[in-house]
Amino acid sequence: MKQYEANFDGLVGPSHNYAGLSFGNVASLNNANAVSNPKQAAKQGLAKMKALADMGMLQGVLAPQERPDVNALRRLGFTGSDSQVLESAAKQAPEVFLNCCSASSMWTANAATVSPSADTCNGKIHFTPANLTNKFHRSLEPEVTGRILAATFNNSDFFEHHLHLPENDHFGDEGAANHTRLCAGYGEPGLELFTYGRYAFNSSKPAPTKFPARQTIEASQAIARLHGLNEQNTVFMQQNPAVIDQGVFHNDVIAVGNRNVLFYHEQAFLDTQSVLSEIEQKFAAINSNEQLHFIEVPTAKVSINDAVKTYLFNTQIINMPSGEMAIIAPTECQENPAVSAYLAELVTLGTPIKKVHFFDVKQSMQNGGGPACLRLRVALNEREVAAVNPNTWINQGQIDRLNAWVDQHYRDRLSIADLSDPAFLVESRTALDELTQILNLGSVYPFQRV
Ligand code: SUG
Repeated sequence: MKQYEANFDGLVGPSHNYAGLSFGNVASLNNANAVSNPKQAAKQGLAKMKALADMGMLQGVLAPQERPDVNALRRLGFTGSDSQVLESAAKQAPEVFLNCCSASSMWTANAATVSPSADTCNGKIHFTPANLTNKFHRSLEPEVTGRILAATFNNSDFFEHHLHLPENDHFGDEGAANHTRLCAGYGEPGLELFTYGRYAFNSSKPAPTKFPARQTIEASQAIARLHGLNEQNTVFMQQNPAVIDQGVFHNDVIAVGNRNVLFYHEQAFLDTQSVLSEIEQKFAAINSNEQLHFIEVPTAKVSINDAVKTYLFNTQIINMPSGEMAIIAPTECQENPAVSAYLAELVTLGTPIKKVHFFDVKQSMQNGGGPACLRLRVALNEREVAAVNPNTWINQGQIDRLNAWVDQHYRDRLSIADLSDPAFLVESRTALDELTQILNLGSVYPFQRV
């Protein structure tokens, strides 16, 4: 049976804006209050999806969420009609209001953790939406994310959906951004690497001091239990707290894995040597004939500052249908001399990575979201591919429909003040209602369920 790794990219929502909501995420803070262009952001995302589909990759799409989140505002005590809720929230509690307007669900690397059927106890693909407790605006996502995932992977013979972890920072979980998987082939049993930033129940352990560690080991362990993984196919590894304090708010800002390659910065992890030997040992026990490649990038070639600015590690490493590995990198990597020189050298090093493709995802980058943040990876076999909601696969027809949909409904300029305009809420809901028909999702949004 054929085996694939699909990328499910998040469609940028109509409310895409820069509100400076993510303490610890340098780009988000630096671009606070900038005027955004939701139409361009959505089109940049769609262009990346189309390019990967055109390369012969399996590409899917995940729907955005309803924002402004009127229900969240009502829960926080704002009353009256929807327009009155928006108006009074924007006036009385502008920070709270802005948090309820973020289009942050576009970064689907944070939508969930996914374990392929070759790794799990019951031979199904397991999904657990991330609770994203560390940031209020992101903590509003998991319930609807769960519904969107269930409507996308909508066949219980193949897909098992779990409830997100308890909504508390002790179980802070940021999904696939802190999870990667090494394997010989996508359908072969793999080694799942869970990277965490701190211990919730043991304050004597190392932790960052300036910026928050969003993922706890306790959350990672809970996900592994839920997905029916075992000691042989999991490694739990701690992020270096010093790099979190320099803006590496998720592990996918400093490391990425694909098949038999782990690409990481030399300062990415704590106890690097012992963790790498654990990976080597466990990988060999699962895939005895496959050579594992550790590609370690030294600080002398790429500083942490450059890694954070360019998102060199927030790249997608993909296996092209030809079997060659390629890196999908943001154009910021091309524009930075040290990083661009490193990438030029990388493809000559004799590792499986042979090509680099650059993409302009600047609208997302300005909020700290690179190419890898925009996608959720799902390894599937042929039968599982056939069980996915077919409307969520990207092909020429769906790309045309989605581009036309964006053209019709998205603004090309959105300032913070526009978000409280009642006409904007109606516009967004009209767009999302139509989208649920294009993607055949049913009623996943709160406004469709009243
Ligand atoms: O959670 N930015 C997102 C970026 C997420 C990137 N994802 C990965 N690394 N996988 C975050 O910090 C900024 C929103 C604002 O400031 O308006 C934001 O939510």
